[in-house]
Amino acid sequence: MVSALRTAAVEADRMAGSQGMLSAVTKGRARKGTAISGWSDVARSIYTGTLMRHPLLAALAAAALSCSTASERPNPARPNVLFIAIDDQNDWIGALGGHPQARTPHIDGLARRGTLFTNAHAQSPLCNPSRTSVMTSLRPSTTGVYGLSPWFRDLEEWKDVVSLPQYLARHGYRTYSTGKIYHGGYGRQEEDDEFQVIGPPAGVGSKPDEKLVDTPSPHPLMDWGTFPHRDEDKGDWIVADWAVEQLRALPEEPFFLSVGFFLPHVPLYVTQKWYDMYPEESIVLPPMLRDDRADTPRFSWYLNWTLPEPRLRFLEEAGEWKNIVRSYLAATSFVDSQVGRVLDALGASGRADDTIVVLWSDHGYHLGEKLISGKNTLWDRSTRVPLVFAGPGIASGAQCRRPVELLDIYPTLVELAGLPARDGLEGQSLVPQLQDADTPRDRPAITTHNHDNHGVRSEDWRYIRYADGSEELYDMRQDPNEWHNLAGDPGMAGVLETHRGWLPPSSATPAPGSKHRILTYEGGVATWEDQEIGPNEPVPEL
Ligand SMILES: [Ca+2]
Ligand SMILES: [Ca+2]
Repeated sequence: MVSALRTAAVEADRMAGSQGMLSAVTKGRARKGTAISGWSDVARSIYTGTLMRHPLLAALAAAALSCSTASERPNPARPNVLFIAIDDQNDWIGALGGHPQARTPHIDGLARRGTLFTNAHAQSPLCNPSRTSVMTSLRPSTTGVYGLSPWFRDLEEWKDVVSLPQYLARHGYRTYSTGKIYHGGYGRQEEDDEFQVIGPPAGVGSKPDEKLVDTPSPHPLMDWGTFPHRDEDKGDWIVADWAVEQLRALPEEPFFLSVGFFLPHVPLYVTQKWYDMYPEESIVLPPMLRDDRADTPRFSWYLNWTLPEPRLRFLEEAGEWKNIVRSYLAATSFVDSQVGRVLDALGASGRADDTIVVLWSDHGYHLGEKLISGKNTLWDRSTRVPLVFAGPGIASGAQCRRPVELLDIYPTLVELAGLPARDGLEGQSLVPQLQDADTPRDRPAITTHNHDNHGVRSEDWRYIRYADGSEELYDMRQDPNEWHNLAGDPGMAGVLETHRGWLPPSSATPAPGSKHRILTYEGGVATWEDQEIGPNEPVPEL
């Protein structure tokens, strides 16, 4: 009977359109790039309207859902996966200690329930290349995807690569996606065939009538602060809403539910409630060394030569430094609350015991450190990210300090799901560390930004080599802020040699169609966004 009820519930869910009408609605919207405000109302009316037209199904579904507790459900052959991505979230997470004031009780709770990686790094400090790497377990230096374009499916060499959700789908998983998993609208079209069920896209939601901050770049996203609006009208709320709805009507087969939150990506708009959690007078600014860039190579500036993200000088002169820090912290706490809503729904679904939760961010973010704001650097501030696994087979309350990479997520989930190992993945399974956090690893974490610029993060050191051969080296035990570049110290020759040995053996040139934040270096000439950088050209100030 339970099985029949469950079938009825699943059927009701399907008739309600979680595969058909619902995804068609959202895909249509995503294609047109229209605003998504009010999306959840549309979804809800489709859902409830369908159920009301089928009272028997509605009753059966309700009965099935009300008795579907963990103890009554047979253990599925494979664990489910709840895959939570956060955008531009650095290590300002309570459990990671990146900022002393960060309040993230839900992510901290997840970390207590599972294993927190305290030395996890993105493979690129930029959305599209980082996410491409996570979902394919291939390095940017392998694919040549370095900028916000291209979409890797448009590349002859990579168009048929089997992504993580595709691999899970081939093994019987039902795959869902909402919000920002791939960059922009990538992977959200029906013909992309990345996910089976697609929910609302990432979005800012409510916006003020005018920008709140007059930044040097008029870019509309480059903004932060509070204005009168409701949490319920924010894009991330709508994304969480949809995820919660899916968790209330789960399929019979194991699921892969990917939920991508947009904040704390700019614009850092928050409602008063979250803004008030961090009073301006109490804000602790990030640690700063005024002449920090005196010992970083000139080439380090080329990685973010001119961008909409303002330099520290603007933030200070405009009196906006504390405000952007405050807004970032507030946006982080808001996103944490949305993570909490989804985790609560997982708990209420009765499936938490057979669901692996993995939470990650695509890269970090500077808020004044090294005299800049934004990403696109090879220091910890840009590369270090939260990474948490929790669920069956994973040690709880554990912290792993080994250097690990986001592209390890794919082979880790394959192993945890008990699926055949895949050839051709560049990541390494983290299952040994998820069982015993002290298990050593035999390699560091590598981050690449544009062609031939690499950061290597071992347990104790940060090494960077730029395309022109210039280098940086930091002792992360003594100098966690990466202030004192030791690359020129003769005593460091051995450490340098070891770290040079970890650089990728070959480095793909930018893939066809590469654009947006592309830097090249050929014949001694650096070119940023198709403009040559003069060897003596002053570093752009703002
Ligand atoms: Ca990002
Ligand atoms: Ca320095």
